[in-house]
Amino acid sequence: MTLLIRGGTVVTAEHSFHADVLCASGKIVAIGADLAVPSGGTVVDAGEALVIPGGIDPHTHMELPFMGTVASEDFFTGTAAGLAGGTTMIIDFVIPGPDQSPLDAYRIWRGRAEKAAADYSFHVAITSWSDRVRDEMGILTREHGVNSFKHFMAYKGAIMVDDDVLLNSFARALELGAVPTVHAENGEAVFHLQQRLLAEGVTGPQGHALSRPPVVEGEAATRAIALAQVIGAPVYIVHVSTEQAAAAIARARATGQRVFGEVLAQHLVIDESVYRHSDWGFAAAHVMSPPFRAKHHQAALWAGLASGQLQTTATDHCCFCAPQKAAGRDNFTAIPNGTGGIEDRMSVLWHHGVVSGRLTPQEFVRITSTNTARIFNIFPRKGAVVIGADADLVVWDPAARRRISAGTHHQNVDFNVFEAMEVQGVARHTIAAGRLVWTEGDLCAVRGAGRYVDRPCFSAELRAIKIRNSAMKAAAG
Ligand code: URQ
Ligand code: ZN
Ligand code: ZN
Repeated sequence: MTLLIRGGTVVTAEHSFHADVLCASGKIVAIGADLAVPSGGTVVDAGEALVIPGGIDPHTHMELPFMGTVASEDFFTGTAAGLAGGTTMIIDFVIPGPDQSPLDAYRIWRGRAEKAAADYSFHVAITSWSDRVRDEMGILTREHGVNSFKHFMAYKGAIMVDDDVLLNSFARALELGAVPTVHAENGEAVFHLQQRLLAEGVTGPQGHALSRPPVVEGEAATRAIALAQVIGAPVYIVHVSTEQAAAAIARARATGQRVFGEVLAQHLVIDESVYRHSDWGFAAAHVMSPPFRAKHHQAALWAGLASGQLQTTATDHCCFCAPQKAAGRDNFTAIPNGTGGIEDRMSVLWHHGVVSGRLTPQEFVRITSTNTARIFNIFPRKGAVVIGADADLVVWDPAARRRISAGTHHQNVDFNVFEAMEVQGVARHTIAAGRLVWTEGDLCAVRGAGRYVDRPCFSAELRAIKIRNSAMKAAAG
């Protein structure tokens, strides 16, 4: 299958240039001016549009069993919706249940993801510690292409881990050359505030936000960074939502510590007023952790992205429909936590980031694709427009506009947190593994076409660099 994208302007994390892009057998095979039209191949005329690397969403939870229910979006519908919005790969999460080993859980999640329409990979959560967990982290890195391990500092009584587990797991990740990632909220403080609010008769969705004030994230982010420093490991903080956590990351990075921060598209444009909405269902639909914040936190997140102190954007796509959210009708702690966004992340970031002047097109590519590929060691296979890379590309129309709505989105959920938002910047064509899967509003996602993406650990790379350096020293005499 050959496909030629003709006449576009290629935009990468570094620069922009006018060129055709030729794809064959799922890879980019030529980039240049006036490339010959392949006989029998498909031609996509880009016209005035841009050609960018397919978006990578490093934080999704398709069909996650959570809080007594299962997320409504599955691996097929969720990745298909992503393709419609310009996202061609996800990194989802394996989250072992109580007494379930990481390796057993990984195998179950691999089975679930076989229906995916786009490429996928997994962060594996460490929810307990034992010799078996330690050993299986090694197996997962050596035999299954896992190079990142997740830790929840929240969700007491469920998947929350304490400092002891964090220290052991961070040390093991460092030994393996893998990246520890954290959900940074102090779960003990959340639990304490939940009990106090319920005792005071606060049962509505606003209780969710009141039980997770910014300091709860700031403390946990600071602690995770400190523990990573104790171990000498890198650390990646997911869904940074507060100026406190953003500042903690910036302080650590200024000292040279290897800390990364991820921002959700939702937290950049939605604020805490949603929890004061008169309609219970509307407020409950916005219950996610960390919660939406006061507007001034959004400025800190945009500043972090523009300055490079925060590196990636994601959606934490974890969908629950109204009947599922209603489980918490009388008790906000029972409202399943999660919102969606995979289909709209790229347009929301282009509109509020590039059109608003906060970000350049190159920075947009950096935070929607390339930085994630680099941090999780799949660059330049992913996140790049270079010969040999996977042919995951988006013909991006920077001027087209659309109105976001649950009534028209492809996501399998009955609510859209960006409802009625008019955005500029739209995926006109999406090419995944060299196939045209989204074109001018027609979605041709194929169930099961997605591939599991191995992500090699860094230790091998670092070891290779050390060997090369010592060989060069020896040769220099
Ligand atoms: O905490 C997470 O990232 C998962 C459980 C999704 N839910 C959420 O509210 N973010
Ligand atoms: Zn989380
Ligand atoms: Zn999550």
